[in-house]
Amino acid sequence: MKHNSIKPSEITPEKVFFNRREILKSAVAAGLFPALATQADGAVLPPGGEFANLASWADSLTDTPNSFEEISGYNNYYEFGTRKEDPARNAHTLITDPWSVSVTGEAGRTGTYTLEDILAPHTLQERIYRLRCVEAWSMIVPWVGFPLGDLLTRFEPTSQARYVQFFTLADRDQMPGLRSRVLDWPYREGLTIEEAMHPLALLTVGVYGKVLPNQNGAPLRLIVPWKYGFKSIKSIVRIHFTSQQPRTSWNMSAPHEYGFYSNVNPNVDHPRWSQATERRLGGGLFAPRIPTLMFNGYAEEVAHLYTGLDLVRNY
Ligand SMILES: Nc1nc2c(c(=O)[nH]1)N[C@H]1C(S)=C(S)[C@@H](COP(=O)(O)O)O[C@H]1N2
Ligand SMILES: [Mo]
Repeated sequence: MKHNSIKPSEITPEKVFFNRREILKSAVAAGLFPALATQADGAVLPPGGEFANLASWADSLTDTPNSFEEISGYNNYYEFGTRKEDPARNAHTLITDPWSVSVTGEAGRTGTYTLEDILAPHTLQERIYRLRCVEAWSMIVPWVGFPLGDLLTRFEPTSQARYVQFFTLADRDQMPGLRSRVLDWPYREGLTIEEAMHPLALLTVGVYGKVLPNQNGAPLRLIVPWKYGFKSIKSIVRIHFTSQQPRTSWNMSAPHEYGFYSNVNPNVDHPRWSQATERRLGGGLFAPRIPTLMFNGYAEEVAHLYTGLDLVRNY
């Protein structure tokens, strides 16, 4: 079939954009989406891209954050390629508006919600967190977001909801990396319900006071600062409450290397490299390695979640 010289990748984005926007608009108008928010006095994604009046968070790190260029130029987002510079180059094809999130499983208020509805009642904060990638580099990032637990509670999880699973969008028209089988798409992640309800777990919509760049997981991504970076799933389209420990992408791909918990732990090495130290991004290749901290420095806040759990077996 060679009679069409226009590559699908050149024509689909506008079409998909049009269709998704129209479908979502008419579905909202027809009342097909359950309304979740009672009042819309809180968070919105600002059309100009800059958040106004962000609350600062008392427990933010005092370390100097990495630059915006470092944070948005050196990424892992395999849906847009496996090299660190691929997402910044390729993620412009991701359509983040309109956006909706489906909620399924063990909850009283399942359904599909618009991003606006998801955000409306929440107050956004700037929180400066340390992010530690399993590949042993780290950076300091001023995220903009709100506690994940505040959202999950609104869905009224049942007593069977012992875990929460998250899924990233998987659309071949928008995500060139899906042509590779490097992972089994969609990208998915999971937490225990106690982890998900922990006030440090942040649903994130921005960085440096601006709306998230696509390569950082726009429009809505998770940040779990005491776990390796791959738990912080990007561009979330589905939240699933379940009684069973959910499957997670890196565990499915290499179970001996990546467990369900994936807590940052300098005492438990990756089978192919040490996790005892890390290199801070931006310091140059010859920057001294610095010690990795238990739970990425958040032990005081989160260690109690793992009392009695063997952290060597439950890596
Ligand atoms: N959907 C999706 N989410 C993802 C990834 C990915 O490839 N796909 N990579 C993970 C990894 S390995 C890391 S270290 C962080 C990187 O986040 P950043 O690019 O915002 O620094 O995103 C995580 N979330
Ligand atoms: Mo990572």
